[in-house]
Amino acid sequence: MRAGIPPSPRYLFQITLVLYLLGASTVNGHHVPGHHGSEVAECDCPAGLELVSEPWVRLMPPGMTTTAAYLSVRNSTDEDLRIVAAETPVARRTELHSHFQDASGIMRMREVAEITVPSLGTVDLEPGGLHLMLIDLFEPLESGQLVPITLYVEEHGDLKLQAQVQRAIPADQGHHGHRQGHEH
Ligand SMILES: [Cu+2]
Repeated sequence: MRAGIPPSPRYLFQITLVLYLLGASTVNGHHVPGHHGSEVAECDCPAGLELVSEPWVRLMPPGMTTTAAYLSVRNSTDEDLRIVAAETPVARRTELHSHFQDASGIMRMREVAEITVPSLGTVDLEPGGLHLMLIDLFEPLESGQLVPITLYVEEHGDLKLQAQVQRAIPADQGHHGHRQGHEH
């Protein structure tokens, strides 16, 4: 925790640009209707939790040292589970973030203490919404690279997954491609 240090102008500039880029969801291929089955992405997941889409990390323009990771987690237990932290070896810090619209209608993002995966439900981390913020990348990411990410779940096991670096949402999983099972 280094709460006392004021952010540098360069950092603020980056945050603004990142926000702009992350707010644009740039869906480049809508999912094929009927295609969304019960596919589950590979994950070293604890019992009761699984990934229901391919996790990915947004490829940012050269020079950017902050980016975001997206994924969807399904909880088949009868209790809500809380993701309370995340970590990746490619960045100095990983934060749980959400987007919100401020009073003047501008999209902003902020850190949240936890992300709840509802019992018998799914939480989607996706552009414009909840996401993992990867801050201070040690090295530039490359398209196609697999980024290991660990999600820490309170009083439950950790999820260990690999997220692929790409420019936009994977073509085979449009915005609502993994929403089934959302209903109560
Ligand atoms: Cu963020």
